[in-house]
Amino acid sequence: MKKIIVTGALGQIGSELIEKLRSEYGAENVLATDIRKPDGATSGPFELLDVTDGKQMLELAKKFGADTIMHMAALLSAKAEENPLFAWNLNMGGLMNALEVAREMDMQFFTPSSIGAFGPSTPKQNTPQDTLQRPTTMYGVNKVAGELLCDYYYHKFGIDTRGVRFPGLISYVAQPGGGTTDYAVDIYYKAIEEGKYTSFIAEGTYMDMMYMPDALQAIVDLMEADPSKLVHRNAFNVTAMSFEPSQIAASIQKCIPDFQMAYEVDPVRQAIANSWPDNIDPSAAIEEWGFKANYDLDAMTEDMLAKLKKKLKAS
Ligand code: AKB
Repeated sequence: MKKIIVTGALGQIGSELIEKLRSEYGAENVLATDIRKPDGATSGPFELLDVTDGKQMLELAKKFGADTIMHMAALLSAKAEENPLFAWNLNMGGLMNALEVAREMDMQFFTPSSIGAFGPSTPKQNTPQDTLQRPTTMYGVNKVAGELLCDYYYHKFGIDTRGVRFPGLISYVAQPGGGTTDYAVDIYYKAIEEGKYTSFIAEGTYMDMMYMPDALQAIVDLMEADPSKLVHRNAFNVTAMSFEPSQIAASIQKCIPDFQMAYEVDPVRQAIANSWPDNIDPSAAIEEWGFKANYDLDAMTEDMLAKLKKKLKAS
C-alpha cells in the first residue's frame, strides 16, 4: 500500500479511514473520492467521483498512480430496503467498477462486507466464518454477491482482494445514516443532548458491534498481512462485542446515571436485525492475520461520551 485511492471517503468509515491512512502512509499518498464535496478544508487530495462511473474511476486511479483501491461507497441496510433497485445498482455497480479498476491496474483491493451477509437460516450464536448465507435483505444479497465477486477476482485474475465482515460500527466523527445498527450511535448523541433515548430496536435484540478505532486498525492489519497466511482473504468475521439495547443503556448509565431509555420499535429495521446473527466468531481473522479489538462496551462508552461531549460543545 503506497498510493491508495478510497471511494466513499466522506462516509462513516471513509472519513476516519482517510485520516488513519494519511497519518500512516503520508497525506499526499491517499486520494479521497466521494460523490459530494467535503464541507470544509481537506487534509489531502480529493476528487469528486460517482462510483457507478467506471471510466472516471479508472482515469482517477491512473492519474494518481494508485497501487491500492479501498472501495467503501455503499448504501446501508435500511436505506437499501427503501430502494432495492437503486441499492443493487449502486452497491453492485460500484463494486464491479472498483474490481475492474483493480484488475486493469493490478492493484491491491479492499472492500467491507457485513454481518448483513448472513440471514435467518444462519446459526445465530458464534456464527462460523464459513456457514449458510441466505440473507433476506437487498443489502445482504449485495454483500454475499460482493464476497463471491471478490473471491472470483482473486481466483480468476489473481487480484489481491481482501475484506472483512463488519458488525455495527460506532464512532463520534461521522454519523452512519441508513443502517440497522445506527441506534447504537444515535443513543450516545441523545444521551448527551437530552439525557434520554427512544430505541427503534427492541430490548433483547443482540447484534455485533465494534468501535471505529478497532475497525480502522483491522483494515490496515489485514491489508498489511502476509498473503501466504490468508486462507480466506475476503469477508473475515470481525467483532469486538455483542449487546442488546438495554445493555448499552446500562453502560451509558455508568457515566450518566439519570439516562433514560424507552422503546418505539421500527418494524423494518427490527426485521432486519432479527435476521442477523446474535454474535459471530472472529477466530479465522485472529488465526490468519492476528485480528484484535481493544475496546469492549464500557471502554467504548467512556471514550465515545468524552469525545462526543467535546465535539458537540465545539459545534
Ligand atoms: C447496517 O446496519 O446496515 C450496517 C452493517 C451492520 O452493515 N451498520
